Amino acid sequence: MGTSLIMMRVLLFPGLILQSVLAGCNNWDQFGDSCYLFNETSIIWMQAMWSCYESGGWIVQIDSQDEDNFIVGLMKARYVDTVWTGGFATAHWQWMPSFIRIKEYTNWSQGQPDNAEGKEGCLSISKFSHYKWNDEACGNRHPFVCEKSANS
Ligand SMILES: [Ca+2]
Ligand SMILES: [Ca+2]
Repeated sequence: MGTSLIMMRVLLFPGLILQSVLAGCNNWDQFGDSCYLFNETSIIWMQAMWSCYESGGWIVQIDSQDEDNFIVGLMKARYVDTVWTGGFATAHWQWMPSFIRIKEYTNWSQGQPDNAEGKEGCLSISKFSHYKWNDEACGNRHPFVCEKSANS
């Protein structure tokens, strides 16, 4: 009876089943309502943002301490010292490409952002800033993390 019930569902709701297979993170890592892709290729910030877009997501936007800790966990698991996030400075700090202003949750390392030599406008997380946030030159090359919704 169990098998026939499943068969009936397959026949009646193929679209529903297909949707449930397609939703979720597949080969991305899931945390909360998001999926994350850790890309260990070291590239400049702008290329990282485009790469995430081409992967069907966006460069990671960190909204909470829990999400921050999750990203740091991914870094440590892969022995990666520094990653790019989606933080970008114009007149103020914002997450790209959403343009959401960075103010609700922040985790700057002590003394950061310092815009050293007037050249730093992209947000990295680094072992060298105690796994907290640092602004650094966008032309530096680092691995990066992409994010997308787990429900789309
Ligand atoms: Ca996020
Ligand atoms: Ca800095």
